[in-house]
Amino acid sequence: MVTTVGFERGIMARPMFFTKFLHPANFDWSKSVGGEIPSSKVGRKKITTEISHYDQGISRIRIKDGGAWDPDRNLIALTPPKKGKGCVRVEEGCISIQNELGEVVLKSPEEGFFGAAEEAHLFQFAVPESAMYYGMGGKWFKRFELSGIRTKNYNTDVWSDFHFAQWNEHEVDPSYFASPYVAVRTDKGYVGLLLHNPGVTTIQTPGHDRARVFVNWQRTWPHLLIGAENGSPDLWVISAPSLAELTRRLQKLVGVTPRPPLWSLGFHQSRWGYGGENDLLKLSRRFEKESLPCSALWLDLDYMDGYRIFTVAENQFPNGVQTVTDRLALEGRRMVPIIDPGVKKEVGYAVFDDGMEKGAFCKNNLGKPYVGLVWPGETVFPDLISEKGRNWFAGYAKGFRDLGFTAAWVDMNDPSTGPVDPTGMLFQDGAEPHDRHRNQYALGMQMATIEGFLKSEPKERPFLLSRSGFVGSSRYSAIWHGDNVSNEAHLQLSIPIAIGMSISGLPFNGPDIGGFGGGATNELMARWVQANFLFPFFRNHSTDSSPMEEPWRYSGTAKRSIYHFIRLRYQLLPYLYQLFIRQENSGDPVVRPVLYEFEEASAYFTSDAFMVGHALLQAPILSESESKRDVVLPGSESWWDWQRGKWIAPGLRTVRANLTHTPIFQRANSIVPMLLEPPTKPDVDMRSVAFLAAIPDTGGSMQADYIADDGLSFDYRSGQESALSLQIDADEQNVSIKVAQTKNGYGPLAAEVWCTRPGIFTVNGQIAESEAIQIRLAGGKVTVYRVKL
Ligand code: NBV
Repeated sequence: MVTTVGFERGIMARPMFFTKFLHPANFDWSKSVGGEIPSSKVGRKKITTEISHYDQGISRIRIKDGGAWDPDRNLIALTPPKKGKGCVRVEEGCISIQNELGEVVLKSPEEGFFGAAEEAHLFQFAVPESAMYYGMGGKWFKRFELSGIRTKNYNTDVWSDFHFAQWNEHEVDPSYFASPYVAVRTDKGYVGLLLHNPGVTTIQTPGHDRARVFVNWQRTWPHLLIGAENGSPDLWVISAPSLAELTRRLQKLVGVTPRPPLWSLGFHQSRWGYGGENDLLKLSRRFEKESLPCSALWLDLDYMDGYRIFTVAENQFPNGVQTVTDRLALEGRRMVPIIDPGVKKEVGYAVFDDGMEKGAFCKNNLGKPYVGLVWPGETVFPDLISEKGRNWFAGYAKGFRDLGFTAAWVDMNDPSTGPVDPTGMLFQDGAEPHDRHRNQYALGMQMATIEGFLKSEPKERPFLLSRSGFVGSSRYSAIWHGDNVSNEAHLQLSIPIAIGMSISGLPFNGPDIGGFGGGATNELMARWVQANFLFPFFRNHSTDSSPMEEPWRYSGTAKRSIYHFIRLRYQLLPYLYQLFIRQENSGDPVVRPVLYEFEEASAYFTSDAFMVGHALLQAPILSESESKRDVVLPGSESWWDWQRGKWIAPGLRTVRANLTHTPIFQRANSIVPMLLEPPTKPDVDMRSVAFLAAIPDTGGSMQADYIADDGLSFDYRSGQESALSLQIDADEQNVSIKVAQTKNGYGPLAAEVWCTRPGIFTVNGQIAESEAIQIRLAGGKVTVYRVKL
């Protein structure tokens, strides 16, 4: 039986302010926990606390009150490791979170650890003054460290629900994605708190709320708060010694991103306005002519017949979808169409009629289909929260894949209902209130689409891009940052969003390159491409009313730079692909905060630089008119400058980069696999590879494992991949390279090593020739010493 709280059938959920927050003073607090499975009184509720413990410092706290909060509404279950020691302890009625040494990292304050007010609940933790806060998914707060924040998770179509003046330049919250997760850094280690609740959730961190500076008393609550306006209190707690270890544990818990198809890591060209065959074939020819690789061309709303989802306008595809798919495939490209959830309310439109007959749509409180106003006018919404609705949608997704569309872009799944109040949209045949599920509506859409795609083509790794999502979306979809704007503020915002998502369990993400709204100048587009060209997802997209923004629309040095960095991304696909493989195996994200790799004070607040994997640090120029900036090169070892091919000592440095250059640094003793040449076409063969080894002049040791497969099927899971392992040990003179192909399932691998310095080289004990060659990485040409293996 479904139990609802404070809500009876036939009564609309109470309207909520989505920019106002729960305040602890309005809550009753449980003063003591007492015992491993304790019970206590919170206000009028008799609650019990259930704590389960798992390996790897993970515990789960569930609060029950005999019915009201009981239903777990989550569409997916998390995947903890086996039962173990956990990290949560109850002592003297107090909850504490401990590190591996048994030291207390966080604990509940005297005022109580759990508070309730009707259906709302809050968990509360006392935090040291020096604590720092990270994560929270893709928040639009413009900074990596998030103290003094009040944030809500209520998936929001930012452009539709806030005024332009706000999202154009200022902080805006809530945004598209719900991630009720915060990582807390203290001197005793890290703690991650994840509230697994698809309802309306909030996180509030101690500090000064900068969004409300007009009143100077606006400090946030002195304790850390994580809670929800409704839904079940289900808090996962992870304790870990480092941000990296914390993130790995979180990623495994919520689900890793399966190895994506290689083409999805290439460059994507999109535009609201590309309609069908003509546009795409023309674009494809142009990319060919420009010798510019591009792996996917995207279709926005106009390919449909009058915005009716799962239809195709005949004039856009006079020769059928499959013909275009096949033509593009000849040039190594994919086509990715948009799918909105909204179904035009129109008798005679087969998808609508069928959904009505099958009862697949969300209802309103009158028991009729809920109606919103989106692109096609009056629109109904598939109930993607119910299994029935998802199965129905999956059937259409399968048909769509059968038609020849080999990937999909699921948009507007916040869900956006235009000017109509969404809270009237009910789920499960009208039995479940909107806000209890809103944040997992997009997740339901991702699940259904992937199911349909896999039914149609079980042998191919599917690719999906989604705007909204929730905990666990990582299992199904890449996520883009939503509708941004062509200005420096949004260019800068791309970094905290990307690294914030990365450490919140959403590794496959990226923004609209160049900005969705407005027009990017030469300089802005060049700087944007440089800043994001190694982001996990790399797509140029713009709105219909903005100037055209394909790479050839730019000129002079900006254009040269854009072309170079797109090609350089392709050259670095072997590295990016390894990072995705590692992500699937270990949970390490592709782009990472500097703090992920370097636990030092200089990295606590770094929002304008990031790591790509373990080896590369990027500190892009984020302004149209600048050509220099400051960056702290962390750690104790020198960094190899990809612009100039020189070593730079760690510490605060001012680095220069004119419009054709961008500051990138390679870590000492690291190896970056790349293609031998910058490709001009999208299809790349990962079996020939060069390993760029940053070998300090004084010597060092480094190791790499490299994997290649067909980049498309699941065959790698049954052994059809090749692997190579490389070990380099150097002193001041000698460089010993040991190489072995350790797996052969995808054929022989051809490799060379490009060393950053000369030496006397041996390969597997035999003296080897070396040759100085010049390559172009992040700027001018640099010299490396090539050793063939
Ligand atoms: O389908 C049109 C757009 C799309 O281009 C964009 O990327 C989405 O985020 N869509 C939103 C709907 C309208 C936006 C104003």
